[in-house]
Amino acid sequence: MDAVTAGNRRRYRTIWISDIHLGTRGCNAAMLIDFLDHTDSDTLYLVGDIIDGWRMRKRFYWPAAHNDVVRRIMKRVRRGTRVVYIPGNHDEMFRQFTGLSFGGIEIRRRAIHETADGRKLLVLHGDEFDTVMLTHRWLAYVGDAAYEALMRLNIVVNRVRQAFKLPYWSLSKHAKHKVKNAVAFISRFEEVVAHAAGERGVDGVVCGHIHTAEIREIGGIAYYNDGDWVEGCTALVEHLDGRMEVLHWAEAIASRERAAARPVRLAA
Ligand SMILES: [Mn+2]
Repeated sequence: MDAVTAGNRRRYRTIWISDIHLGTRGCNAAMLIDFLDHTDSDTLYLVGDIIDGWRMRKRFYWPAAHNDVVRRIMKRVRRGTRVVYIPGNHDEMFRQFTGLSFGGIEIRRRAIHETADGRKLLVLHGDEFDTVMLTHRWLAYVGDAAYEALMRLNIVVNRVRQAFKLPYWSLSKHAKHKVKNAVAFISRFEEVVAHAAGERGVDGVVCGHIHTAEIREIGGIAYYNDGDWVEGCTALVEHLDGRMEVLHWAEAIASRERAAARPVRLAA
């Protein structure tokens, strides 16, 4: 983690975050607020499923912390960060505003990002490949009650862990990697997306949607997934020289707290 730090903030050229699912209990708003308070970038891409309109239609849930997330993003716009919002399937109601901009936030269906080292990356949410995917099992699972129950259990587990001063741990992420079908689904999704990007003549692709952060090369195409703020709490960043990295924010918080707990040595 050698990003240039200005004040308390790590400075990046670009940050990509997605699958925040504001308006649901699963959203890890506190962790995201911490992330937004400790980072900065020239450009911020919101890669879809920022607000969960599906779930909100069923049951309205909007705690103060979710407002704080929105407020921090608006504050970034005022400070001069270029913010591009690419709605996903859970916030598809914003897709009708494609091409418009609200409060300085540009709404796009997809975008082409040029990295500092001159590579062209296609940026999209990723649900556009759902129809191509032959195995819908994992997505069906994402939408159903079992997943919601798992998310709730995740919250309880982490409250207990917090009480014992243990770092955040994603139960659902752990469960997902144990399920063989989910693993097969994820790698097939990654291949389908990379292939589609290759056909468009770009060097790589950045997406979200499947809640699995990754940096991988597939058939000569760079595949990047920024993960989510429900399970993994991850962001994708581009360093000032074009190098890409996935930040695991729970780990970043843990190492910061370890550093703060270390006794300060005074020069003799
Ligand atoms: Mn999605």
